Amino acid sequence: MRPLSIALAALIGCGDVKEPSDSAGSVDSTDSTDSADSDGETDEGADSSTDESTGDDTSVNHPPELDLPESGSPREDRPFSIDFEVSDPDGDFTRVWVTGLPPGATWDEPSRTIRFGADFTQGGRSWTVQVSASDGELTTTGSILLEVQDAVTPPAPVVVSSEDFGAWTRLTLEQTTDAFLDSAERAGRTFRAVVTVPNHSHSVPVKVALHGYDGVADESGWEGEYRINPEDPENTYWWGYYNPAGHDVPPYTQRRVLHLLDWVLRTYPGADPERVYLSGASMGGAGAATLGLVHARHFAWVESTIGQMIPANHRPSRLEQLSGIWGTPAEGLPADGVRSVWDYQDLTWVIGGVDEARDQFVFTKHGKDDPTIHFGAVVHPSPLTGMSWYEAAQDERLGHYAVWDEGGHGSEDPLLGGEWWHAGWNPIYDDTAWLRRDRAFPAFSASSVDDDPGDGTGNGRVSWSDESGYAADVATPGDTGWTGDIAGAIGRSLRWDSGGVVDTFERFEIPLKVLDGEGGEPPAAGYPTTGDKLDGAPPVTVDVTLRRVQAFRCMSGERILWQLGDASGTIVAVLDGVTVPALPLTTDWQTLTLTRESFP
Ligand SMILES: [Ca+2]
Ligand SMILES: [Ca+2]
Ligand SMILES: [Ca+2]
Repeated sequence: MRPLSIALAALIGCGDVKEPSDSAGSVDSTDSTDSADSDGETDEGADSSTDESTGDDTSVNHPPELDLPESGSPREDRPFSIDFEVSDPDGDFTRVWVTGLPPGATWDEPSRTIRFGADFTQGGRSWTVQVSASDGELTTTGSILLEVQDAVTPPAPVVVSSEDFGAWTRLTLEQTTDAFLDSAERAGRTFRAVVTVPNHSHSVPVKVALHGYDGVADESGWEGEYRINPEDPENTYWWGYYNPAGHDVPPYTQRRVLHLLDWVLRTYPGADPERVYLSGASMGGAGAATLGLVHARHFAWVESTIGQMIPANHRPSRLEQLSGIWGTPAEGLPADGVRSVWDYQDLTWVIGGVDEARDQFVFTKHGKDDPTIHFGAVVHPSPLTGMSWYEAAQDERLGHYAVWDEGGHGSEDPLLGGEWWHAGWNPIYDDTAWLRRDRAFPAFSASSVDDDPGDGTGNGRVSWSDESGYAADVATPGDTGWTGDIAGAIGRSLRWDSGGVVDTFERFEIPLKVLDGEGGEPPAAGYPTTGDKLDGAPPVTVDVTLRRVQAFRCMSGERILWQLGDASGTIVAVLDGVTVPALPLTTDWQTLTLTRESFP
């Protein structure tokens, strides 16, 4: 059939481009075609008329035909897939888009397959998946009902006490385990947890807080969010322990955390499943990052501080403790039947090896004079991947914002103080650059104002210690033994307007800028600025990768046009996303617009 200029027409801004109707089985002429008609001005595609009246009467176009199953029944903890046939009576190339998938499910357009590994908390829920097949002019839509069978049913947590603080209530719970939340011979134990609940029913975020080594559940509450505080009294590093029956190391502790989250989401309608975030420091930092990446489908954001990102790189005393729980790294007991428990928590591997992980946004903070989780946690290479956390996050174009300074294990940098890197940006609560599980966001990498964390070697001031690395005195500025900038950040000052996101099949828009706000000059030469003051001069060039895209999904190899202000270009989509390189961002909002170069 006739080639269309949908993408070009959209690029030059001729009216709204709407999604096709989502009513099941309907056929519509897409509004984008009308948009092209109404303008007629296209650049190099100008010869490809989209005006119906110029069509040859004998060449009537027919809509694509969808042969969809009405429903599917994935079972918890088992792989599931549905593929279906799409054809076009005219032989037109047909694109097929899918929206409304369950969290964690994927759509593989080339093979027209939906894949879904439902986890044990997703049973008993259903999703209506919308399917749209378009030949560029006519669109056929349909839907598939996915009803997940509830096959894994651990005992529900039980509230054992409740204290009312006026605006919120603190609940103490007991989690009794079964042979899924514990090994068979330990099943039936109870674990304590604390959940705080606002005394209102408005929809608010949910914070899952993981304590540090030998810690206990936090008991603070706030009416602005639900707070979930599980406990890991055996210091399994929020993972699990050796199971003699299977000769493996299942993630029992992770399961308990997810089970508690699921109970809160099912019990309290005000607990917003799209705004669940993880927070933790030290062991809790490692636990939050691991849970938030391996099970990214459940979390909108991860706040992970002073945590080891690569378990095999722990200091000797921690390796010894964890080897007693997981087996040694050399033994490599399996976590998931395939991979060693040590490798499965190696986050440099996870962000490449677990597909859903790359849709996460992770904040990290570490200290160069931290003697406990020394700075090697983020700059030393993984024995598995050869990459450090910072390198892997950049390389995989993960949504991440990393800061470091000369602080210790939670203690502040002596010159910069605490939280010097911003004036309070929290992407769950921010009015502009906010994160939700169901909204696209830009993952930034290769920013021109990124600082240098060093390469994990020493600068000669401190001799190496297997336990504390090159950490020096926290109270003394400038004496750290690690190479690189004493303090700095990766991905700082970069902002987007979540409310301005346009995410349709044909078009993607997101306003971007560099923040230069309230803050201070560097306290000494070689230090970063403080607060929201931009550390450098705009424009800031940065690579932008689209994450959590809902409708504007691209096929590997597909050519995409982008435009930002006067800059524009063409990029080729890769399997797991679209990256626009070296965008020049200024302190003014500019909208990044992406459209498809052609259809097909
Ligand atoms: Ca057709
Ligand atoms: Ca279940
Ligand atoms: Ca120091």
